Amino acid sequence: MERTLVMIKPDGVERNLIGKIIGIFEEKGLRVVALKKLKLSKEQAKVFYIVHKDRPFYESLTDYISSGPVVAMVLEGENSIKKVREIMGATNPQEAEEGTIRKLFGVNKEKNTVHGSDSPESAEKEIKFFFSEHELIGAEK
Ligand code: 3AN
Repeated sequence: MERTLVMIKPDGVERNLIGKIIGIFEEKGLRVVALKKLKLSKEQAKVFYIVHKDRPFYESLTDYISSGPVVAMVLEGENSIKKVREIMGATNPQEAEEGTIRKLFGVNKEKNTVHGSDSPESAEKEIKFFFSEHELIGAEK
């Protein structure tokens, strides 16, 4: 079993898509291990996206992510990191495959509705960013 961090971005929360998006992941066999809604400060957003600090979109991305509430969750399943990224679709919604979350709901490259960890190392870091150990309740507990 592998765990990954998913975040519903402000554009998804704002359009009342929380339930639909979680439903898509659950239908694909992923299990919610932890879940919370919160609003990140600009400083927190900068820490979360620190790997992109040298990219031209860093300022705009961190402004956007701190502009409204997000929903963070830990999902568990076999190969969950890869699976979640397939279910989300390409970064650019216009290039995302039919049926993916970003194709269905994404607005543009920045407002692309969901984030999912891209590697086991990122997943570990990002899960710790949002959750403490006692908030992670897997199927076995
Ligand atoms: P992904 O989220 O698909 O792994 P990354 O890691 O390349 O994509 O980018 C992280 C986030 O940065 C994206 N989810 C998106 O919101 C934003 N982003 C990526 N490329 C651009 C861009 N060209 N312009 C604006 N925002 C971008």
